[in-house]
Amino acid sequence: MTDTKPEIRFPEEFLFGGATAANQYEGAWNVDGKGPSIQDVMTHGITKAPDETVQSANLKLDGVDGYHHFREDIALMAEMGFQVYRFSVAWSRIFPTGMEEEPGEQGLLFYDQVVNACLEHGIEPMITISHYETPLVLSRTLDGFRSRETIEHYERFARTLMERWKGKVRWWITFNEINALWNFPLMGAGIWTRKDKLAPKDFWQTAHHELVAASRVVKLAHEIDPENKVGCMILGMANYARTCHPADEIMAMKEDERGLFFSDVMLRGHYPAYALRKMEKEGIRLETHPQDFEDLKTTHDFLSFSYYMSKTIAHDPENYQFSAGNLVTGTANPYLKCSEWGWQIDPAGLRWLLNKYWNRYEKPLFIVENGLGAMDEYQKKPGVPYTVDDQYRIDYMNDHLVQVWKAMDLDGVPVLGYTSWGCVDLISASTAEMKKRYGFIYVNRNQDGSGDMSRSRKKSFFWYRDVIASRGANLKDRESEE
Ligand code: BGP
Repeated sequence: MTDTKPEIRFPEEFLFGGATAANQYEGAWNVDGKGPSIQDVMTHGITKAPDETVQSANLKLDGVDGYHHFREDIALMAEMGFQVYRFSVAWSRIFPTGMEEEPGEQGLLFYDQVVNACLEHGIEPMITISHYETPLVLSRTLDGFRSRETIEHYERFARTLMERWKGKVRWWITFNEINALWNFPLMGAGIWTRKDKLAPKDFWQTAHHELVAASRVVKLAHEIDPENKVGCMILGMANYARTCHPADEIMAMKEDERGLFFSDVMLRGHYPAYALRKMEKEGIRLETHPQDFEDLKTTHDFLSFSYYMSKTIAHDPENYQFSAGNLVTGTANPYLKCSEWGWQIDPAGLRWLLNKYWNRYEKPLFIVENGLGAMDEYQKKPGVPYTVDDQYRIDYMNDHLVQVWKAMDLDGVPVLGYTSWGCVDLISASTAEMKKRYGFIYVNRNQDGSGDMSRSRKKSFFWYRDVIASRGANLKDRESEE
């Protein structure tokens, strides 16, 4: 009897791991010289207006106290066999206002320990330089990347990190989900001015500044250490036409352009024609320096992206139901089920997207966020090694990893690795909730603020450990088994 199912074996150089972000994980928002970041006033999530003052007690500000638990967390990651840990550096821990000439040593000392803890466990650190955490003072004073001056401040910040950890950190990401600017200018680019007061030119001008900043940092990274690999990072979204009506297809194509504009520039080294024409039609003249276009020619080494869901696009959306989503929404897809937060679960969409990105850019890909935000039930049972039976999370990740394998094995797409989102439970970005958990590692912290922050292993912890150890041999292609 022949078994036609492909045997899954991720190569050794494929990096398995997990990811967190400082503002959702660390807490300790005002200790050891850290200045406030925009996240410290976004304590109710992105859909609410920021509080004008920094709060004194709030779930968001405490994070999951990673600042004091990172050693234990990294040891647990090592127990799972992590090869890579993606985390971000809180900009205002190093430069409290974002605009100082010299970095603060205390902040750097903290991350020295994080980097060293990773290396001691044989885990490669991957640093997101800016993950939605612009220093608050810089945001209020300069309107974040709306001001050209912010390019220099960002460059100084990036240079500080790269010089400090030269030879220790090889993997860098310039901006988390840089394409979030269009919908969330404060979170995405630190623009303090309210979104409804911004003109279309402000968005394009800000994008230009971010793109110039990112390309300069790639150049810098290669000068500091030719071993450095720098990725751009976008919110990845499979945009399907809701029907085969040509108008739906055109709209889905336009939605792709909106999502891929940044990576088009960061991976091809120039502005795409559709963007130039759009600005021309809207009468937008960017303020640029001639050197900017030379700078933009330095492209990123790989494309990294988050992937949680797909969405559909209709030219007549009033005829359909909408689904919720990760920062963006679309019309609902009748073939897909949703998470508890209404995000449409679409593992095959990941294969589709990997192919699309590879065929568009021919640059290696890294999935740096993926996972299921769900409500977990903590139950300590005698003789059971885990505290949460999160089979639903295992199923979600199993199905996505099978599709990653198919993209690699059947389609020939080069994928560098996979870091699941929120490998340790943390505060959600969009809604600032604790009850929305992604982790393999459970954190004893409840939505009402109770809990001692202690860590424990979920069922998925043991499953992911086995995935890594067997290089995916324990994954099940449930689609072809159905
Ligand atoms: C991405 C962000 C992350 C993360 C994730 C899940 O957009 O880069 O910071 O939080 O989405 O979203 P949420 O936390 O809202 O569930």
